[in-house]
Amino acid sequence: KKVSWEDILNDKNTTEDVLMYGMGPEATRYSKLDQVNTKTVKDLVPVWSYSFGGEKQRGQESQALVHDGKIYVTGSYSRIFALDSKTGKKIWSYEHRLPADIKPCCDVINRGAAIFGDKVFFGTLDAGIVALNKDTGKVIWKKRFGYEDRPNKGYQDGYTMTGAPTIVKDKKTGKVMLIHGSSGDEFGVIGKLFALDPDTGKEIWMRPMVEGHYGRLDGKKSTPTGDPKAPTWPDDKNNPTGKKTAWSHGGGAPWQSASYDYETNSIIIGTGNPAPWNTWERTADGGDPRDWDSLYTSGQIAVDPTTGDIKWFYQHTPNDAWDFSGNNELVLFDYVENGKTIKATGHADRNGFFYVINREAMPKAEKQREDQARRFIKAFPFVDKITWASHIDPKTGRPVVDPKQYPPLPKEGETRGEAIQVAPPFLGGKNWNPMAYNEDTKLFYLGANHWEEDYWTQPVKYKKGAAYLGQGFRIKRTFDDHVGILRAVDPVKGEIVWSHKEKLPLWAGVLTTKGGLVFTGTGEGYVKAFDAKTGEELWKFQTGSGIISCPITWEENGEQYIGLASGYGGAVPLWGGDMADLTKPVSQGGSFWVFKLKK
Ligand code: PQQ
Repeated sequence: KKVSWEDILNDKNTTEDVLMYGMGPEATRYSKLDQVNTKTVKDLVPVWSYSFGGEKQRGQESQALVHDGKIYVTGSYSRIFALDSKTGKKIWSYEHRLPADIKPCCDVINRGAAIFGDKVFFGTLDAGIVALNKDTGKVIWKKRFGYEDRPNKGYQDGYTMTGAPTIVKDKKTGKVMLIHGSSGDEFGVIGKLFALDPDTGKEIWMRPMVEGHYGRLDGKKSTPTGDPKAPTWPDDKNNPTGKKTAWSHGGGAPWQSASYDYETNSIIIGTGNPAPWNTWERTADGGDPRDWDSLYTSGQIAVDPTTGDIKWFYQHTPNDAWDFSGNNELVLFDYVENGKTIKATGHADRNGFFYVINREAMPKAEKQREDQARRFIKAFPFVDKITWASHIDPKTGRPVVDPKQYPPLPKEGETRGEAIQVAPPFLGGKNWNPMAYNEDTKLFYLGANHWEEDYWTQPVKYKKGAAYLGQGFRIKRTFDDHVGILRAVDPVKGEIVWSHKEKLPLWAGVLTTKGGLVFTGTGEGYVKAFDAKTGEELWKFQTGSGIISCPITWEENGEQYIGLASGYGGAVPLWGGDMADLTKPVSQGGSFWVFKLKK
């Protein structure tokens, strides 16, 4: 059975398969299944578990896909497995041969595959995409991406790929395309979004995320990203580009997955942090960082699938001095207030604010700040401590930043700047681990973290393939009794409805169902189910390693299944400061677990 575009478009409404990252183009992670519900969930038992094997036991962030009796799950180190959904028996597997000099910033992870026609697609850590026959695992095409002059060597320059690609069908031309971004902001790449022909891997268009850089369409230079003069990046007469060095390595990589807004025919995706992290490299000498936005980084962008042109952009963190990045998932939902429905995106940013943004079609804005003001609906904190900004100004849609929260430059004769305390820290009030939106409760469910950091600047020079940060940090806890906090968020009232504390950071995605449940995993290795209305913990099961993956659910022969990967890793043990110590006892792993109700 081939996978059609209609199958993908209807993913949210069909319960026998899971065909997209986010469980549908809207990325709501909501299922209409209710056999497993608040009453029956206590009878959930494991059906099978599959070990990914080998020595590569770490960092399993994947969300699996389900189609025609097969589960497609990616593993760390660029591996993919096709498993029999009934028995867990391996049908085929593929292990990508990786060069030794790959440069993933945040562990050797992969977040999942895409499926279309007779193929599955996934990204590899050497900045590549592989397409395989979904039934046999035979490689159909493989390609790498990078800079124009070294398209095959992008991984040496800092590009990598961890996110799940997205299939969309351009409503205007009827063309189905594979959309994917890249990672690499910590190495000073120019972040890019690509559209490929899924049959051949040939590029259709490319859109860079740094203002003033040019896109590509059908192999030719296309339009500039924003204003070709890049007025939000400072000039430097001494550089051949006429711009400060940072502009040539400005980041903005869209390293998570896109959502697809079928109504307006828009690809909506978050853009990464500007590079380097150090604000002063992206601010005119002696200037105020608040005057230099570093477009189009740390925001949400809507891209036209026909041309790869930008339709609109909303920047969560202008001149992002904290590596908040804008990458976290964009959930498409109907925002209803006072009887009026607005098509909106829901977004919980690393910067600690939850945003509701208007995604409806509007005439093109002259200036990005105009978009920013008119698309803003509301923003409110979803964590208890935010120090970098007091609030988001409803008139402009821009944060009101405390200027003392820009880590200052080193004083004369010193090698690092004075450390300041910032909350949330760069790992965020919430990181990549996607939230879920329940159509029945009309609530979002998200895995947040309460922590903060010491933050200081240090001098930085760009060197190809080397870390490009200009900033040092140490993450610390905020509260004694928890770091992770699972929260139900009401987007209309702008309130937290319930909270559930976890000792370790939360790094797993969330699933919610018509059965009135919320599923997620914990650092200690439990998969847990909660009552969506009250937050009461109703069920848990120990999987043997920490969980940082995204749970899914599907139905087969009248039975509802829950599946997820187990295997600790990701950014926390590598970058987490005090949290790395806290999570040291968690053993590594790599397996896929499936549950159903006992008969
Ligand atoms: N990846 C994780 C993870 O998988 O645990 C956490 C992070 C990434 C971050 O906190 C990042 O800032 C980050 N940044 C980039 C980037 O800017 O290119 C890429 C990635 C990634 O690809 O995993 C992460």
